[in-house]
Amino acid sequence: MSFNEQFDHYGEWRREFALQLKRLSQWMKDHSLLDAAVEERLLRLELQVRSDKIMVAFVAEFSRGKSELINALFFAGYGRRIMPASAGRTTMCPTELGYDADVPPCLRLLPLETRLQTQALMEWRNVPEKWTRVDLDVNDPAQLAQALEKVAEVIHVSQDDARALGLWHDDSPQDNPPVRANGLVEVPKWRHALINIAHPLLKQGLVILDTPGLNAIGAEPELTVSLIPQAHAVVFILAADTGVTKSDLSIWREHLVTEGGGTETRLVVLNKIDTLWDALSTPEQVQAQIDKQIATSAETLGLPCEQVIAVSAQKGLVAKVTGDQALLQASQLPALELALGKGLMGQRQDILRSAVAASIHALKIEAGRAINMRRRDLAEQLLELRSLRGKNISVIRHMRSRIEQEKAEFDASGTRIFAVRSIHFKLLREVIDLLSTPTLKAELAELTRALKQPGIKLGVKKAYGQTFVYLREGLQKSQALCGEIHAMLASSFRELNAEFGFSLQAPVQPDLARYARDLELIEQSHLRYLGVGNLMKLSRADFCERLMRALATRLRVVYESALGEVELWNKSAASQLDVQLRERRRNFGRRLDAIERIGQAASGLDDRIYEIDDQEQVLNELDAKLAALTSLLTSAPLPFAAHSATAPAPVRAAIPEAA
Ligand SMILES: Nc1nc2c(ncn2[C@@H]2O[C@H](COP(=O)(O)OP(=O)(O)OP(=O)(O)O)[C@@H](O)[C@H]2O)c(=O)[nH]1
Ligand SMILES: [Mg+2]
Repeated sequence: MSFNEQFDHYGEWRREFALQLKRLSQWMKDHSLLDAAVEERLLRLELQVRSDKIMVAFVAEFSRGKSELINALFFAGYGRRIMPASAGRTTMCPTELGYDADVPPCLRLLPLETRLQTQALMEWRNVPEKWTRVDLDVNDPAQLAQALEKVAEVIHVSQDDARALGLWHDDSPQDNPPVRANGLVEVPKWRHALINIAHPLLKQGLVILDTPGLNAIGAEPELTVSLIPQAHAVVFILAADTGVTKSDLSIWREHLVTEGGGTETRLVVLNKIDTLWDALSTPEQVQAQIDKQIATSAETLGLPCEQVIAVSAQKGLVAKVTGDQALLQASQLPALELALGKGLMGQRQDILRSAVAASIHALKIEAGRAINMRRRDLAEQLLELRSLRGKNISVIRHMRSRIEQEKAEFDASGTRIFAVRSIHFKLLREVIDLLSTPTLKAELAELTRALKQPGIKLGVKKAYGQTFVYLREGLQKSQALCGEIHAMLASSFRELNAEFGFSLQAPVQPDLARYARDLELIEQSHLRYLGVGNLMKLSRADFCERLMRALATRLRVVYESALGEVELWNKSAASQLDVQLRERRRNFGRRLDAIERIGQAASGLDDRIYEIDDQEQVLNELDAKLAALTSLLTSAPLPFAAHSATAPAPVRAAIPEAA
């Protein structure tokens, strides 16, 4: 199965899944089993399943064939080369390809000058007028390709300007861009490019990130700090003839190995195997050479051989465009597609699956509770009515006043509930404060100050470490407070249950450990900027400012989602109270109603008893249907069986004669 087909398959699975979630939520709504918190949870889940984005980043030294591989994997359908790929440096700015239905097909380019300002790339995304827009015609591949040439554009500026832009460093001349005879420096024209096209894969949530070679990766902290670490898969490309060169290795070490060593999401491609095809060697000899390069590269990078795949992007593209099956097999591109697809989709599916499982579990408990409560109310009514059999009017009247009294007592529970609510909100306020943006800003103040100090900043690493210690403490405190809220709710709910016949249960508090792990990842991904090797860079105010911005932006995302989870959890406790209060009130109403009718015509009693029996039957059916609908969601077959990230056996196709 090609990558495209696998992705289609995955998209279908997600759509079907989202549909089932919608059905479940509609059904629950129809039967009044949906409280506000459950509804929100289902909605979020459906949105997550529907809009799940998968980002694949292509990272390598220049001219290894990143753009060509993107063409071969995703865009051969256009019948030509779409992303510019040529000898020497070609792609000059990071280029993101994706699909956003709200924006017409276009290429948006952020001018390089924005580097003179301090906003992080993420913030520029929200300033559409700063981007230069070129409309794209997806039905005209030639126009498309021509427009995309823009990502290769360069401009020439003075050394001083290049320095101000953060692209010229006197201390590391080897990384500086080329200088022309007139002394001007060649720099990219654009800082970032966003391509929005309705390509079938992009429409289903695939996002592709093409990057320029080494120096450019380091020059944009956002790439290292946020885009690459957050990519779901990174394809790292080497040339088959050279294997891992010194500069390949430095990119790998600096940008692609995390301190925890996690490399499962990395796929290494040994590209340009066609350069090894040669008329004087047998196909077996050529394959032996390739295998040897795979083994050596895998060893150098510290990866299992299965994660290194040899291909020829160029021949793969040609083969797809011309429909040459033999050449396609020889390019070994299909093996890469299979490995990429399986690893990626399997991983996403696992993540979605566990999110769904957790939510469905919570939802079943909530709905089950509502059903049980109704069941208990029915039993209560039944008992009451049976006791009235054969009784006269005065007994019935007496019963009526008893229910009324009970109702009055119940209404008094309002003040108790109010008290519980106000304690709950007071504690909740504290957690919200801890996770709020102002708190985060305050925690970052010390580090910002350390980075703002002029000159060499030896103390920065320490301030950095300290900041993360505080951030972690803040999270721990939030977790402890959540524990306190849970304990408070649990004991108040117990009392309310005993006194007023509720069946409240405090929902399990969120586990913030996930966010602590996010903090750790963020800490690591910025660490490389603070090493001794970076002291010169750190002495520049613009670099520090950019670094701080990128850091703050990423942390904000973590804090916002932690806060969202805490809020949803509290909402679910609060709406439980609402629902049960409402149900209980309704129950009193129904009981009074029944007595009223029976009082007027004593014959109604048996009918009423039958009615309740029927209702009980309906409840049993509801219960069964709920179980069926939810188990459909948690046990549907998975098209991408878990943990199937291993690559298939390499394709040993005949290698055609060298041209
Ligand atoms: N022979 C051969 N050439 C290839 C192959 N893949 C790419 N190339 C060529 O290598 C050159 C560089 O390819 P690009 O795709 O531009 O490389 P890149 O990694 O995107 O380079 P930058 O954009 O400069 O960072 C182009 O001339 C490609 O045609 C391959 O499999 N075989
Ligand atoms: Mg390129």
